Amino acid sequence: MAAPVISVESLTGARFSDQLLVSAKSGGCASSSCGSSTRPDDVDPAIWDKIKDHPCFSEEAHHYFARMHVAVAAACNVQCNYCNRKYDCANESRPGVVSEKLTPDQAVRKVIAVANEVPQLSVLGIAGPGDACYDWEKTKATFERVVREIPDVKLCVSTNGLALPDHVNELVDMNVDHVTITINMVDPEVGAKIYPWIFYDHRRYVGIQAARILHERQMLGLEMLSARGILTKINSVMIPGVNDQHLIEVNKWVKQRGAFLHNVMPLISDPAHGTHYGLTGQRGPNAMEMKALQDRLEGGAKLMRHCRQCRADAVGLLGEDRGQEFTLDQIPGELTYDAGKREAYRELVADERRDRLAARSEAIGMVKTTSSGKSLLVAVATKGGGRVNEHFGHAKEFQVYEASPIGINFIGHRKVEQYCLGGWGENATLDGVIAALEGIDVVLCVKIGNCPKDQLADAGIRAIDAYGHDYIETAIAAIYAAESGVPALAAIA
Ligand code: CLF
Ligand code: SF4
Repeated sequence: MAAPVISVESLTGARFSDQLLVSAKSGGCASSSCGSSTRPDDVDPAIWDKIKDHPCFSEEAHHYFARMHVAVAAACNVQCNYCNRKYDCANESRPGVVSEKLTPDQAVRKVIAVANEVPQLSVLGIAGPGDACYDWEKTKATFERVVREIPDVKLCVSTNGLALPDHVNELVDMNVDHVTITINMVDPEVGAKIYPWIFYDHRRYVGIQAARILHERQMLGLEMLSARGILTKINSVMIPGVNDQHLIEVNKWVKQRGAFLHNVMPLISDPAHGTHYGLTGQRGPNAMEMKALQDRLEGGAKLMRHCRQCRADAVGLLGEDRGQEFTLDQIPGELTYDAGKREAYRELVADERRDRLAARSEAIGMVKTTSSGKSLLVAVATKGGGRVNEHFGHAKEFQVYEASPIGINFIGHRKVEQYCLGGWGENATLDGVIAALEGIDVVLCVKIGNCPKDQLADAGIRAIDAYGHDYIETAIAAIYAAESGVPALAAIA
């Protein structure tokens, strides 16, 4: 049976927001179970409390909650071969110029504007465009002011780690309980191929000496954060032929030092970005190479697979970017924070999450009990909320799940160019979408036309639009069971 239809779009659309506000102002709950917990069974309650609204630290939360970055930290103390200073920090963003750098005062104004308009907002991150710990005074000034204005926004920092040990105590004092360190190596010989120089203790270091200092500071910073109970995620850029095999060693080291998550991201390399790697032809990994490495890392430090390599000024759910709606020229000079939309959204989402979790458990249970030993890769067109709720032609990315005898797991996403614009689809665009879906068995979407459906079939990919608005896992379980000869609809009714 299909689950009731509540999309993130409906949760955040104007009419629904009005409904939420009325409910919040009258003191009543929009849901029947305020604050209900959706904690998965395998997560410690204290940890769950920290990650349940963080879209990067919880895959489950990323279906419902949004982050925003403010680009206040412009200076950097490291040179990475995948970074060009004219572009966003590749630690946390895809290489595109930051629209505007902000002062701490401007940043606070922007955070209030976004918090008033984007009910999903739960996390404020500082991820560049340089390094948040090196450009520390601006990072600190921004956080101190935001905490005063919007105390329930979580604070998050991303850093290359070189200056991190100098600021751990202040991070604790400011209640920053999520930190990301980009660690691409634990062997300075490998590091020397990634970092031409660093600037540390008033002087510049190059080569293996630079990589050794960076490595020691990264390990020290991670150990200090773990000792203070701050959840730490490690981002690693996978660079084929440079550190791809070495990341297995990195995973072991960071696990031993208490890292909460390990996020392996593909190198983005393009001559147009003007980076060393881009200009020298260093390639990034393809989707199947990424998956193969991530599969090898299973069993080590827990993996994050839903990273979108977002910009240092990104705003919104991880798969979208609403940054252009909140440029400074669109934000009023004087603003007062209004918590109404965010509070009402949280109450409504608590119910929705609980329902989805129950449906997910049922679906995974069914997949585990089928006798099939096969694995199925399913690409889902979704706008969020954990549902199949996007048309094939409107998708700018597909979320990829693997169904197998061990369950249904989110394993990544494939970015694509939107195929259908103004009611028409271009063949060349469709070719690109099909290429991006390499290795996928099934595409799930709300609707798809006969032409793209046939071309997908020619490429060995089945497109199915019979599960529109169902929970993703419910739909995948039905397909998996049908392929295994189990009467699927009866099993999940
Ligand atoms: Fe930003 Fe990073 Fe905090 Fe998230 S991003 S500082 S942990 S709030 Fe998230 Fe973006 Fe991936 Fe970063 S999807 S690039 S992991
Ligand atoms: Fe660029 Fe970030 Fe590396 Fe600094 S740490 S060089 S800003 S990718």
